[in-house]
Amino acid sequence: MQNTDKLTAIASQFDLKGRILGIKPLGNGLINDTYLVTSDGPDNYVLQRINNAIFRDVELLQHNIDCATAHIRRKLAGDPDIDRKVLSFVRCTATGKSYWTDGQTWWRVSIFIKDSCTYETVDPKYSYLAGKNFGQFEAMLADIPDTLGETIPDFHNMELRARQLHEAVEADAAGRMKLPEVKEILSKMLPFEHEMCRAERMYREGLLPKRICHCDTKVNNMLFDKEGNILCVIDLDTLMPSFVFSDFGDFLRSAANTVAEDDPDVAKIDFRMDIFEAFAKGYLEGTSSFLTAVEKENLPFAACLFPYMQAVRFFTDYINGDTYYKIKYPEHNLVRTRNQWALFESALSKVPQMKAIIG
Ligand code: GN1
Ligand code: MG
Repeated sequence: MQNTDKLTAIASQFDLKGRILGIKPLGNGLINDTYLVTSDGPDNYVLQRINNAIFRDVELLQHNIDCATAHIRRKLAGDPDIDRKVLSFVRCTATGKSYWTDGQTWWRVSIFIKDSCTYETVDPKYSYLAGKNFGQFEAMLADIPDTLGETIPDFHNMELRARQLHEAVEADAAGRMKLPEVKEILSKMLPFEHEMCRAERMYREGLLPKRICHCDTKVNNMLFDKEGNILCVIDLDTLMPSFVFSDFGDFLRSAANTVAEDDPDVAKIDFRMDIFEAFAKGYLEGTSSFLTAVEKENLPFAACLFPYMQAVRFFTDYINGDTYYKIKYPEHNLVRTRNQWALFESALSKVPQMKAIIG
């Protein structure tokens, strides 16, 4: 976190309209630092420090975002509410680029979408709309003429995530491998590793395409208007080529969980089938123009893969000594791991029901 004077100086690097009135933290992302900049001009702004330790190639990242938002803007041309349905990034006055850097830290500014809000939970009605919306988002980007790159190489590659877990266990940097519970969790995870790496094998066999996906479709990455309609998806840093499982699985990981991803009370965790059913219906409608039979029949797999992958990622970070995710207390990543593991087990037990719904 930075002080207001520094933040004001950074925000002033961008072509803002009006004077800055105030800057305060916004949202609860685990990676970037986000602030709301209020101004006396026509718009307020969102200032974000891009976590360059995680996103190493900010130039590529902003290229992806610039291309994708421009493409969506073309698709929505004529929509009277277009400025609330796609993000607008403000240019750096000196360079004309959509980010500014002092060589140490990287920043960008977007226009705050008026009368919008985010939620941490959704009901089946909104899950249906979210499915449709994320599906249509992928459909809109299906014919993007630009080449987009992977802003985090192999971001949702389960083989890589499994390898990183093995490396963490080997290195035991924080001395946490001696904890009995850590050993127990590891012994539960490993038997599923091969099955959970199925998508990478299908890709190598030419059975599965990569498409432009959002790759962070958490419930709180969608903006709603005050009437509860979905406006647009936000947090586009991880927009990149991936399997559609990313967007399908990651939404359900947050939406179908009966509790938040860091709730310690795992006894309360259940994978909600009403949310699955509603989201799948919307998603299948939104993606009907391109989704293949192989992608469709593996959607139940995706619903299991993402709690599994997230459990592996939180657990790896715990073993590494909490170097990746922001934590609020020392056991935070372990609590998150237990939570995602319980969600994975619940989802796995419901695969037959999921298959019946997908058809
Ligand atoms: C991170 O930044 P945020 O909180 O939207 C992470 C996601 C995880 C998520 C878990 C770049 O997203 O992949 O699913 O935390 N983003 C990155 O809450 O690693
Ligand atoms: Mg986010």
